[in-house]
Parts: sequence; structure tokens; C-alpha cells
Amino acid sequence: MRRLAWTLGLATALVPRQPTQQHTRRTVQQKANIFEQAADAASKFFEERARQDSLALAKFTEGLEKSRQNFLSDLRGIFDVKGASLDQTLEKLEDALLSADIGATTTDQILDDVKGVAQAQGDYTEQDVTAILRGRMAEALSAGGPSSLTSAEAGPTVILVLGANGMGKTTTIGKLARRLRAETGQKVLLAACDTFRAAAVEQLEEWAARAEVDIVVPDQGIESPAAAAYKACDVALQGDYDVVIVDTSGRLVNNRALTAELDKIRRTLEKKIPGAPHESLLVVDAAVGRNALDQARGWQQDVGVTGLAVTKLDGTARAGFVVSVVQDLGIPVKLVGVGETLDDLRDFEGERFVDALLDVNDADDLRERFARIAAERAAAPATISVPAAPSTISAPAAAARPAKKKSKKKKAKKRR
Ligand SMILES: Nc1nc2c(ncn2[C@@H]2O[C@H](COP(=O)(O)OP(=O)(O)OP(=O)(O)O)[C@@H](O)[C@H]2O)c(=O)[nH]1
Ligand SMILES: [Mg+2]
Repeated sequence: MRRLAWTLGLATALVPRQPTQQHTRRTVQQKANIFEQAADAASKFFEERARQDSLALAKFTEGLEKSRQNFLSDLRGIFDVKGASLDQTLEKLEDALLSADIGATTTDQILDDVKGVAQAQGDYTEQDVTAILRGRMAEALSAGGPSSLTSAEAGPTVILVLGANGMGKTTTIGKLARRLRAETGQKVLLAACDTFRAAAVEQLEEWAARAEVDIVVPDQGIESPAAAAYKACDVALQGDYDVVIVDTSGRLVNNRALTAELDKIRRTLEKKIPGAPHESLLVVDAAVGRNALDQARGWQQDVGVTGLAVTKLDGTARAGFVVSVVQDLGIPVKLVGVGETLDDLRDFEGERFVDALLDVNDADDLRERFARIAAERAAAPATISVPAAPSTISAPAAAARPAKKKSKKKKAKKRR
């Protein structure tokens, strides 16, 4: 419906204004032709947009295969049960959401919405639940703010990359460098400031070669990462680079000496390039799940983080962790890693991520349905009681209770 309205609007806008004096048959025919051409152009425009959207979604879907399969099979299990009570459905939905690491806040919101719909409509459909899942997850993902990388207004943009050992910092830098060079034509410089781990500099050199970008390595015998950062800033300013990406060694945020070293790198960048670092990107491994969330909280408090790069989403069945990390920390995810090769880095878009996770084909319909539900929920009284005998259900609510007791301990642990 929305698409039709758009098409007609665009077609009308594209019809040139004709003089109104003569309404000959020829003029009418000309108008009809113009209208037809405009409608044709509009339909091609939408076809192309749909093609690009589905390509981008396919790339995302590939990387989220494990999580998608897991989540969808859990969800299907809920709707395949005929005559389940609302309590039973909510119980299973809660299990599915917590197993996917969606997080307690968003899970509670979703369960509350489903209860609300059941109460208001006396029934709920699978489409209602999918619309609620999609809508609330997308909403939670947008809570961290814009997911585009920040750029400097003038001079080089400096991206400082941080995180614990083995999270995927160096790999992400290599992928990002290639993307910025190949897709946006920027002149990229890598700064090898991991002087701690043997072979870290060579690893970054290999990524620079693959990404076909330049790199600054520390001078022989100089082991201070701040000195390497200083040198990289000089090269960036003299060489007119657009972006400098700074690799740092892996560290735990509670290691005071290493955090002080990071401060020194940051002060050096600030002194040499106004406004730097423009982005402090914390790299977290999705497979680490909720522990990564605790780590990220420490980084946010002690070091300062402007965005997250979530790596190894391809290896986890709990990509829903991304929702809880954004919701709990209020920091946007800016990049996601879905594999080990140069092409396996994606810009993060909340809605696209959720569509890939839920295997959504008609996002417009779900978006409209959720808007309706959210508006009704906003207008409804704050506390909603579960209806005693919901319509889809014939099994007695008591039948669900033993299962609930059995899983309570596990759930409480997950909710923490
Ligand atoms: N499957 C998968 N593997 C990844 C991804 N990103 C990184 N890796 C792998 O994770 C491992 C560690 O990656 P690095 O880039 O060396 O991690 P790091 O954070 O720089 O490590 P340190 O410098 O030792 O702290 C490597 O084997 C990478 O190939 C990803 O998105 N998916
Ligand atoms: Mg590294």
C-alpha cells in the first residue's frame, strides 16, 4: 500500500506541467504517455532499490546463519504447539529470547507487548509476535545513537582501536582499511602501535598489504606505542591522509599500567591532530557473550568508547547479544565482523540486522503492524494483567507450571 502511494506520488511529481488552454486528444494522449513513462521509471527505481536491499540483507544473513537457525527453530517451536496457553507461549518466548542473549530489558518489553496485544485483541497471531520482536529489537539497537563512523571536519580522521586480547582488533582494522580505500576512495594509513606482542607489527603489515594501504611501523629499538602514534600522525599530516587507524595491543581494562599507556597514546593523538581520536572503537568478540558486556562496561567507564565493533558473529549462535550490549551500554554498534576474510566486515544497520536474524521478507508490513501495536500499547494503562483464558488456548494454564519451575534457576542466571 505504502509502495503504491509512493509510486503514484513520484509518478505525479514527474509529470511535467502542461499549458491548460487546449485539451486536445493529442495532449491527453501525450499526458497519458508521460504518466506511463513516469510510472515505469518509478517502478524500475523501486525494483533496483529492492534488489540492492535484498543483496545487502543476503550478505548479512550469510554471516548470521548459526544465530538465525537457532533463533528461528526456537520460535517455530512456540507456534507449532497447537492450543498452547498464553502463559506457555510467553514462557517459551522468554526462553528463546534469553537463549539468544537478547537481554532482560528487551525480553521483558516484548513479553509485555504480547500480553498487551492478547488482552486488547483477545487473541494474537504469529505475525503480531514477529512484528513485536522486530520492532522492539530494532528500537533497542537504535538506542545507542547513530551507527556511522565519525569523521573529522578537517584533516585526517583518527580511529583508535581498543579491546582485550584476541577480540579481532587487527583483523577488523585490515577489513576496515580495505573498505575505506576501495569503497570510499579514502587515503588510509595504519599505525602499528601494538609494540607489546611479538609479531603484532608484522601481522598488521600483512593486513596493510592485503588492503593495499600504507602503514607506519615503530622505529627500530623504539618500543613505546605513544612514540609510534606520534610518528604516524606526522606521516598522516605530511602525506595528506584521510584516515589513520591505530592498532593497539590487547589488554584487560583493569590493568592499570596498560590503561595508562593507552591514555598516553590518546594524549599524543590529541596533541598532534585536532579532535583526535575521532572514534574510539572497542572491539568485542560476540562469542564471549555476556562476559564481553561486563568488559565493555569497564572500557566505557575507564577509557571512553564511542562505538563498538562486534566480531565473530559468524561463529556464534547468540547474535542477539548485540541487542543487549547496545541496550545496556547505550553505545552504538558501528561495525560487525562476520568472517575472517577481507570482505567480511559489515556496516551495522539495526533493522537489517534484525531482519536477517528473523528472516524477514516483508519488513514494511511488520513495521506498520508494530507501529499500530506500539501506539495502542502507549495508550494502554501501564500495568497489564494476563487474561485468564486467552482465545488461542485451550490447555489449562496449570499445565505449564512444572516446566516453568524447572527452568527458573537457569533463567535467573541468564537474566543477570
Ligand atoms: N570467524 C571470525 N574470526 C574472526 C573475526 N574477526 C577476527 N577473527 C579471528 O580472530 C582471531 C584474532 O584476531 P586478531 O585480529 O589477531 O585479534 P586482536 O584483537 O588483534 O588480538 P591481539 O592483538 O592479540 O589482542 C584471528 O584468528 C582472526 O582471524 C570474525 O569476524 N569472524
Ligand atoms: Mg592485534
